[in-house]
Amino acid sequence: MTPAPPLRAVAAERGLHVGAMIGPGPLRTEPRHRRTLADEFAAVTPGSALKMGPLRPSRDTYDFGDADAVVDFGVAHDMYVRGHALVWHNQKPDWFQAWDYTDDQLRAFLRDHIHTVAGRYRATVDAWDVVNEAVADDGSLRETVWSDALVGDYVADAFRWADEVTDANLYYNDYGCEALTEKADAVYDLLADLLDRGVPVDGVGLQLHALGERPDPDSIRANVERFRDLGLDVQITEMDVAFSRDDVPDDPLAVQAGYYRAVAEVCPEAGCDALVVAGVSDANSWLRSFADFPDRYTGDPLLFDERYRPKPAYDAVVEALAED
Ligand code: 9MR
Repeated sequence: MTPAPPLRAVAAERGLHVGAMIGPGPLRTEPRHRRTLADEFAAVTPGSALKMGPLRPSRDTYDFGDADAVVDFGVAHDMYVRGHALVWHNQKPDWFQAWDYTDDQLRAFLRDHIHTVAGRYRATVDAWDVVNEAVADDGSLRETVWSDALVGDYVADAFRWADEVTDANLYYNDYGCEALTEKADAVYDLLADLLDRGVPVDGVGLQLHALGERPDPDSIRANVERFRDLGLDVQITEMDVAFSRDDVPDDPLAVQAGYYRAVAEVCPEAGCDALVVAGVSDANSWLRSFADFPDRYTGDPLLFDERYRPKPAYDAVVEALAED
């Protein structure tokens, strides 16, 4: 019997970049992680290595070691590389204190950061999450050190600065805006306004952390279509599917597979060109270590189990993509 083609091949047939967000740790230490990533996925996102904190151990130095490791692996395996994230309110360096800077200095600081990082990966990163999670859960612009200092228009500035040094596609990335929610309306308005003003935004990344709640696939379809109608590319960027520990269905793996299947059907049909999951194996899921999430959510949200065996969710995605 010929072995079934891997996910990567099936997705390529549909013109879909199927990817995983990963950390450098298991890439370095786990042969199974490297093998599964290279065989099954055609896109990779460094989960934290390209964030400002990990990149900048001190005021005057950058450490590109981990970021290079992930990006180089992607390039060596002919993968689409998603850079993540140039501007975020979390994971800033420990030494960084906004009060050390005037507003003008903060502007210059952020511009230099974007120029340095996006410029370094000019030839290797295909798409950048330029701004991550700038919209608060109530739809207002999130108040952060960047919104404070850059007087509200830092999102536009960040895209312009990135555009000065890279030809990569430039994305706005966020959670809670996958389906037709109020937050999605706010993200839509933000991006429509940026486009109106000629700001170089190419796409929107929908994270899709389905934790406890699973956004309705038909609503995702309608939402993706309206972003596409604005002229934006749309990608699913951090998908995982977990259950609240107090509300686990009788057959969680089957329910999880059913939801992955629905998203894998809707995503290419609605015009998404990437489906990226938030890790390769359940062993690497951020849900197992982030804050109180291990107590709140089941910790096996991905396509491969702890031993890198494909789960029902994997088969569901392959089947959904194989059907045309
Ligand atoms: O998956 C990422 C994980 O490896 C990091 O440790 C964590 C903290 O930086 O961030 C994870 O990814 C986050 C992403 O950058 C933005 N959306 C929420 C994700 C989970 O916190």
